[in-house]
Amino acid sequence: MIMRMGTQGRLQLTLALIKPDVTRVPYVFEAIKQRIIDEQFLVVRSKEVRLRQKQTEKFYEEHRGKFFYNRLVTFMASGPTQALILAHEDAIKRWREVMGPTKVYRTKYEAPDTIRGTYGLTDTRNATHGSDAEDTATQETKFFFPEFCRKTWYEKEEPAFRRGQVIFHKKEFVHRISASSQEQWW
Ligand code: IDP
Ligand code: MG
Repeated sequence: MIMRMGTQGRLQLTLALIKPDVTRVPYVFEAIKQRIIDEQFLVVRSKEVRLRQKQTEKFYEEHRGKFFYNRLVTFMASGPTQALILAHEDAIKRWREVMGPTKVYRTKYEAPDTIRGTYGLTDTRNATHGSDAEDTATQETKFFFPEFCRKTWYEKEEPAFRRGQVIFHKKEFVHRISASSQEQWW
């Protein structure tokens, strides 16, 4: 259990996925989770999902018809995916920077220290996903976490998360508001 420093601005949320190429290799999976924590992201929700092909087709609908679409949706249905809601002051842009560019073969040379540069296997099996804008972050969060209410989270949890009044639960890979900070509000 580790406390984290607070931040100044309002936290932004993004949807991150750790893809099936990673979840099947435990030491890579652990290294990427550690990187998320080292980069000061807060993990608001975390869940393992096993997507069926129909769901992956829907999630990647914008790419239907592209040459890599079939292999992408088959790959995403090939094993477990870890879905995460990450919080950070600039979560959407920051997570995409930490992941690195999409195309692994180029990224290995141009941004070797990024997650994709370090752990990506091919342009398809590129380790992680991150939403690319506010609207897609909202949509994609709903897709993976239909039970998550953004509005309630901002009202009830964001202030404590922003102040760093959270505890990291390593096994569940999630941050939760610490009991001692909740007591102050009674
Ligand atoms: P992004 O994941 O960086 O947002 P997108 O262009 O939205 O990239 O593509 C979605 C996913 O499709 C990528 O993460 C990757 O898995 C796969 N993909 C994209 N471009 C290629 C390609 O040129 N060859 C093979 N797979 C690709
Ligand atoms: Mg994309």
